[in-house]
Amino acid sequence: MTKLLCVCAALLAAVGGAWAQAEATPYVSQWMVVGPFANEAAAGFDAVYGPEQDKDFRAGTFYDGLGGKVGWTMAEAADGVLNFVPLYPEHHENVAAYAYVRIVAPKALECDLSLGSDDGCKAFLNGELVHSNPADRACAKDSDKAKLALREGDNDLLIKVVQGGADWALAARLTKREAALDGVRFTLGRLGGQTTPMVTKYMVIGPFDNDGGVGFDAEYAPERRVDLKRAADGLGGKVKWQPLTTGDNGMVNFKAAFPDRQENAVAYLYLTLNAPREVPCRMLLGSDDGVKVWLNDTLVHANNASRPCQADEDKVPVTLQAGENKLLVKVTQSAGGWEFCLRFAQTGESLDGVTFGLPE
Ligand SMILES: [Ca+2]
Ligand SMILES: [Ca+2]
Repeated sequence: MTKLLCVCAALLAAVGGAWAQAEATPYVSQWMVVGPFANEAAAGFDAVYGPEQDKDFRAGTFYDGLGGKVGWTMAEAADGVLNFVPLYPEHHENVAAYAYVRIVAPKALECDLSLGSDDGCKAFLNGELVHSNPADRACAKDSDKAKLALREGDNDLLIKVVQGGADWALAARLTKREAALDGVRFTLGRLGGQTTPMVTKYMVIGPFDNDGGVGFDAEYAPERRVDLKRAADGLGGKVKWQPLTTGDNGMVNFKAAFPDRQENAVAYLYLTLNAPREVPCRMLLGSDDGVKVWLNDTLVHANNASRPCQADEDKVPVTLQAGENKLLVKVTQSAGGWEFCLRFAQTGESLDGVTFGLPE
């Protein structure tokens, strides 16, 4: 009988997924962070800085920090550990910073916030202090546990991490109390959730040669200088820049653009972006196959991949300059599909007012 029950449970787990009974979430891998704030004589632990008074955590919010106004930026936690030191190279001793993540819960439930910090930390859930540990220590994952009562839907988790000297880090995840954590997920909320629509209008030129994969490194004419009026030497003769409009999904289909050359080829895309001010953000792209991207004549991304095109697969930090920005993309093709798609995601600063266009 016991054996039969086990088989049934295993079947349910395999079929339903909802029966998985997750014991813990992954470690938070993306945070919004803001700092530095002062922590001279360890006064930062009890000082109430702007983020602790914030009620809605919106992009474009700035606070009084050490040496002036400070704003939110996105930071990745490699292997689950958020390292503050490289974020604030000028101020990484006797300082404090805040990390934010939104917890989205499928229903109200209680769990534990399981965290490690270097040095001390305070945690706030939906504005309420839920944990306080003024430790002077190295960051060990899961060294502290604090009970969280999550409400259904959005929950704002804010963690202050104070720093004396040397390392400065945070690692956090949720672990189970009574209810399993299935369906609980992390987002960047209003601080990092904004993305532009997919780009749907480009100029395109091609095809160029990619026999034997030579095209990824070959410097064809558009890489030397973009001149939309000038023809270039392509495969089978002169090729010209032409407008290209995608469907609503933003997927560039090069095979439709170049019906005479479906394999072993290279094409370039060009567009302009206008930004109302300097905007740090992330470029999200998918490509089939390899891709190189130049922003304002500087190579910002190169991935000699052989893959199908998946939206947002490559995530590249870039900074748009105020005014016009020029974006040149090279996409290589060996065989099979030949596609590309592109959009941009916020990393703190709002993307309001960022527009795509084509040069006059
Ligand atoms: Ca430290
Ligand atoms: Ca391909």
